[in-house]
Amino acid sequence: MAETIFLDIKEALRKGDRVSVAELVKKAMDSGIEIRKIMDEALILGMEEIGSKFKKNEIFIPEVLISAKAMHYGMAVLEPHFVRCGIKPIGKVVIGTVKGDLHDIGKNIVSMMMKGVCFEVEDQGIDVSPAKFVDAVRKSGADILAMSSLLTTSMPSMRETIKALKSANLRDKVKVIVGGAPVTQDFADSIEADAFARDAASAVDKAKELLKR
Ligand code: B1M
Repeated sequence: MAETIFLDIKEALRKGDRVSVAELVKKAMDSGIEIRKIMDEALILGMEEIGSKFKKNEIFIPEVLISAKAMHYGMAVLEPHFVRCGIKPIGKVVIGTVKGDLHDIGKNIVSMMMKGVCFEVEDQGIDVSPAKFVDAVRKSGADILAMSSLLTTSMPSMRETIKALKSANLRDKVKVIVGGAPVTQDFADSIEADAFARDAASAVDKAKELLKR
C-alpha cells in the first residue's frame, strides 16, 4: 500500500502536479502511514530522483522549479501534523538560506522539524545576507542560528555571517548550526560553527544538544 502511494507521489512530483501531490500525501496520511515515512520515502526521495535527472541534464531548471513548488504543496499538508506544542517554546531559532542561494526545500524541512519539537522558528527565507541574519538574531534574541547552503558558491556566506556575528558582539550569545548538501563537518569546524547537521532530523538533535551547553 505505502509503496504504491509513494510511487504515485514521486510520479506526481516529477510531473510537477502540485494538486495530486497534495492529495496523495493526504491519502497516505489518511491511510495511517507515518508522517516521517511520507516525508523521507516519498517527498525527499522523489526530490532526490529529480536531482539526479537534473544533474544528468535529463530535465532543466523550469521542470525542477515546478517540482519544487509541488514539493511545497506536499509539505504544507504534513506541516500541521508535525507541530503539537504547548504554549512555551523550548528555544528560539533563526533560520535561513544564505546569501546567493535560492534553494529552500531542505531549509523548510529543517524549519518544520524544529517547529515539530517546539522550537519557535523565525524563518528569514532565502538569499539572506550576513547583515540580515545578524539583525534577526539581535532582535529575536535567538538561541540558535541555523544556516542552510546548497551551493559550493554560497557556502562562504556562512563564514561571513559568523564573522558579522563576531563584529556585532553576538557570537557568544547564539549557537550556530550549518547544513545543506555540500556542507561538511570539516567546513563547519573551519568557520567555527557550533554544529554541523547532515539532515533535518540531526539538525533538530544538534539544536537540542546546543541548548544544554
Ligand atoms: Co539547484 N543545484 N541550482 N535548483 N538544485 C543543486 C543543489 C545541485 C546539486 C544540482 C546539480 O548540479 N547536481 C547544484 C549545486 C552544485 C554545487 O554547488 N554543489 C545546483 C545548481 C548548480 C543550481 C543553479 C546554479 C543552476 C543554474 O542556474 N545553472 C541554480 C542556483 C540558483 C541559486 O540558488 N542562486 C539552481 C537553481 C535551482 C532551482 C531554483 C531550480 C531549484 C530550487 C527550488 C527551491 O529550492 N525552491 C533547484 C533544485 C530543486 C535543486 C536540486 C535538484 C534539489 C535540491 C533539493 O531541494 N533537494 C539539487 C540537486 C540535488 O540536491 N540532488 C540542486 C531536496 C532537499 C530535501 O534536500 O536541500 O539537500 P536538501 O536538504 C537536506 C539536507 O541537505 C539537509 O536537510 C535536508 C533533508 O533532511 N539540510 C540541512 C539542508 N539545509 C540544512 C540546514 C541544516 C541542517 C541540515 O542546519 C541549519
